Amino acid sequence: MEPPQTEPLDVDRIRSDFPILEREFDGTPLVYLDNAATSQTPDQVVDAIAHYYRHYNANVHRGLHQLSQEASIAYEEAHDRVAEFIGASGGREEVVFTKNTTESMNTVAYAWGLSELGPGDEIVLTEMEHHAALVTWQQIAKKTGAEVKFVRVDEEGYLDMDHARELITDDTEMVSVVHVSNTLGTINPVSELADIAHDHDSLIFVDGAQSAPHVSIDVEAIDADFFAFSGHKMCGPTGIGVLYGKEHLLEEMQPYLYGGMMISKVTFEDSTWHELPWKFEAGTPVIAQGIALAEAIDYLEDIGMDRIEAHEEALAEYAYDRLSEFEDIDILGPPGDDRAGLVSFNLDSVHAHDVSEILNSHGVAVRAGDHCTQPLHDKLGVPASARASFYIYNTREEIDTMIDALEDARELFA
Ligand code: 7TS
Repeated sequence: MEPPQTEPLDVDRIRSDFPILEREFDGTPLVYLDNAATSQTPDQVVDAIAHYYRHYNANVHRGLHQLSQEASIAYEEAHDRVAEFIGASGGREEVVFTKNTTESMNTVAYAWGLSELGPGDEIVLTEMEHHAALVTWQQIAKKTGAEVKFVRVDEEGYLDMDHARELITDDTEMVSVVHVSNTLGTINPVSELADIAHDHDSLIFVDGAQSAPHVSIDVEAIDADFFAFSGHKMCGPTGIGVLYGKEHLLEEMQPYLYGGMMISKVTFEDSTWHELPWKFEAGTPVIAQGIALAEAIDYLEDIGMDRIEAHEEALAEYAYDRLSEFEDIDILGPPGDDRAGLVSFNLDSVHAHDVSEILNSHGVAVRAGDHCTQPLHDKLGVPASARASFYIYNTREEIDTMIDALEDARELFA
């Protein structure tokens, strides 16, 4: 896929917003290439959190006092900002704040799945799902008697779309698919999958944890019924996730967390629910985190999502090409010019954990392990892989540093 033609990023200026990137370990500068796990947080977002706690920290929806009103408005408007960011025309009613992508997934699995699924129903996932989707739907299937099926991943790391068309039938009630694989870097054709799902009256849940931080998202163009992502992977704080749902679906769904804030009227006998999205936000919500997420979105959009996408895809292609110089390397997933901004790999002679340890001694932070895709690694016949994942502040020089460190690893284990 051709990345959009855009102006290059001013990486030096961007890096100045992230003091953590100046860290050195015994004189060795940090090279942070673990952005798929969590991204770093710019000063603007840290300042938004500090400003909230310093100036208008209060609980929301409850008090009528000035601080509570200020906090409530900022918190509610953060929902509008997120809706705008992902193209949800229904506004805040379609945006539920959760703790992370995992909780967004569980919210739908419990609130929709437990009551809608039963024996004879099928949930279609893909072999490249993150455990957040895989384990959640697997366990909901066990509770409800529904069956889980998996769309095959082919040898190049793409979804086998013929298999998807075979598996998605009138028995399918939910298709849950990762937009961008956190292990393979594959960009999945989610809008085509949405069409197939809808042709069979199935819903589709798109896991956007690795797409929303990096590319422009339009949930309505995708025609996703549900879409989820995490703040901490997109310059936001930890402890905030988003669940987008089409308004009529969220309207029909019962909440699965009960308590304060999510109710309208309560008697000793029964209760009714608050309007959307508050019906799904029980208890004191993620106030500071939600406000800071809106700030992170401002930060990313000021840079420009198209430019971010182009920058990262160019870095991924460069990393792919440089890694390909090693003869004894196995790179997981699609070719370098058709992937998102991450590359997972294995050197024949060195275990992924040793790779990451040696890289760490060169200041280079990558992730090693199964990246919460154990069944996919089993299928690929490897216990683990090392993964470099890029963001707005990364450079080609940092990739060169990683390559030099890998040379070292190979010599050590030769
Ligand atoms: N879905 C995908 C595709 C992910 O990559 C992750 C996190 C999640 C869901 C869960 O996100 P969370 O915020 O709820 O934890 N992925 C990774 C990773 O690749 N390394 O660390 C976390």
